[in-house]
Amino acid sequence: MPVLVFKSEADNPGQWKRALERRMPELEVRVWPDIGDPDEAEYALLWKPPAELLSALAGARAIFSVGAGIDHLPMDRLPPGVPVVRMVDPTLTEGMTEFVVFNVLRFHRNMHVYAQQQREQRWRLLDQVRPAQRTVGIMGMGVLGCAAARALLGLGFDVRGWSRSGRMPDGVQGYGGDSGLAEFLGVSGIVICLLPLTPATRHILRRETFERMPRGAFVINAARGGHLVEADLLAALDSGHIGAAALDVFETEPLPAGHPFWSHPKVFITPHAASLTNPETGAGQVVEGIRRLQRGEKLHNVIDPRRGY
Ligand code: NDP
Ligand code: OXD
Repeated sequence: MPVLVFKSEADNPGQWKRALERRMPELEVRVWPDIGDPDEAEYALLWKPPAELLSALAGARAIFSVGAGIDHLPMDRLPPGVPVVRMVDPTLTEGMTEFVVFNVLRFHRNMHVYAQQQREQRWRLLDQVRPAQRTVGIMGMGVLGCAAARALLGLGFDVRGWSRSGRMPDGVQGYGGDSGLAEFLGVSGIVICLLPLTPATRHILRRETFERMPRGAFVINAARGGHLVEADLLAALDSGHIGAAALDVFETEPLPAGHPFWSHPKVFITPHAASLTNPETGAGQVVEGIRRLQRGEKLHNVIDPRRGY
């Protein structure tokens, strides 16, 4: 009977165990720390595992990540030769698309200003800009960035994308690599971060980045707190160069009590809730991966530890 070790403090282990075993009755799911002999683990499904668990997985056939991001796995501690599969799941993608569209519309339609006006009992009409006149720039055009781009294109926005390769879906004007970043930022009135967190992208949302955006631009960070230099964003908001920000992720989570973001009138906070991995559909992706391995087929969504995503 193949054994899968599950470890995530952010998820309900019972729900995942049931969902996995229902799809694959011959799979035995053991929940950390009650995993018995770690040498028996052929598979692991992890979110923020302790180092001792990772080093015990040297003989595993695959490590699956509960999330799309794999920055919770220390790259230098991964057991050599064991493939790491990140979560790519239509439900996760759907949730992120909703989050992005919601926040783009919030800023595009001035809902953040109307909410403030309501608190002041103030009746004042603001200009209505057409979506075609609003340039939305997405940093990171992978699974989530491309899905968000398609939804925004469908609403009529002028969508631009920035990635390492510069490869884009139809209808999206692309910018590639470091050389394309300044031009991309210069035209983007709303910037959405959907990058993986790697040494190359850490602190990419910083003073120089904000300065390159048009005055009054909006920032949406749905990727990782490590992408953002929080003090630089606060300074850019206070100077008025950045109009407002929607932040889902933070350098320290939960966001500490008393942090200036909590009460900042131009900051909209969600508690790392942009999109949650659904145990039902997520378990389906993991079981599909296990079955591929068992059939001797190539695994999908395997990360490259040297690239970090
Ligand atoms: P993908 O791996 O599919 O896409 C990553 C994209 O980022 C690619 O387009 C890649 O470029 C680009 N990229 C990577 N490094 C660089 C770089 N140095 N410079 C420019 N572009 C770069 O990831 P997903 O779309 O699935 O997920 C993105 C991130 O979203 C996750 O890593 C995770 O951190 C975050 N996330 C957050 C959630 C939340 O609830 N807040 C939920 C789910 C995910 P190229 O195409 O050229 O390879
Ligand atoms: C993810 C996340 O990476 O939820 O999937 O942050």
